[in-house]
Amino acid sequence: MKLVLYYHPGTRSQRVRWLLEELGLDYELRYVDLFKGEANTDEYLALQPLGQLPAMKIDDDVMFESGAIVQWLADSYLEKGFAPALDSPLRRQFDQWMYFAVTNLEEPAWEIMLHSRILPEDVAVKAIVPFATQTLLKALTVLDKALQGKEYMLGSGFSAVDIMIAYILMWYPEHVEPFSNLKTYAEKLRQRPAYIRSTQD
Ligand SMILES: N[C@@H](CCC(=O)N[C@@H](CS)C(=O)NCC(=O)O)C(=O)O
Repeated sequence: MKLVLYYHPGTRSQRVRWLLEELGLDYELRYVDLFKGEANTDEYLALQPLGQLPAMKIDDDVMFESGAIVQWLADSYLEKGFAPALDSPLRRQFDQWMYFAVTNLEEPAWEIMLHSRILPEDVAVKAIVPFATQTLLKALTVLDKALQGKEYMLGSGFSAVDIMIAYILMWYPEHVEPFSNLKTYAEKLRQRPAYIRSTQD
């Protein structure tokens, strides 16, 4: 199977690259420079109609949405142990936290990012930031509690869910800092050789 990841450092495409590294797969990395508008060319929009990263080609097929790609990869290489099988009771926990990562965790985190760091002054709505921060802190509280007495989100060990969650935690070390379980978790994940390889550009 030929895998081509359309990638820009620091973007959600890093989640996919991290898992590809964990899986030890051969893949091609195609840099798409967001800052030079390369995600808005007709060629790239044919792969990802919103002009966002990541997109991934799988032979002649194409897929987008980082969470869906991560889940598809983990399921396609189930024997490598990054997702529980569909008939395992752990799968419910896996699905639950996968969705939590892209909704309750990522949504407020992205709102804060947009309105405090990305959008131009005349477009940003600063009043959104305190509410989104409060919502993010609620999500972090839930995760911190879920990690009590555990090394990873699933009691069975490291999985693709940890990639989905940790990628967002790394945006806001200052908000993670007061949560002792989350802080230890994020620090440990940051030291994984596959994570380190996924950040080397
Ligand atoms: N839900 C999508 C979000 C993708 C996304 O927003 N990617 C950002 C970079 S992290 C992007 O490409 N933004 C450019 C744009 O929206 O124009 C996913 O997880 O793949």
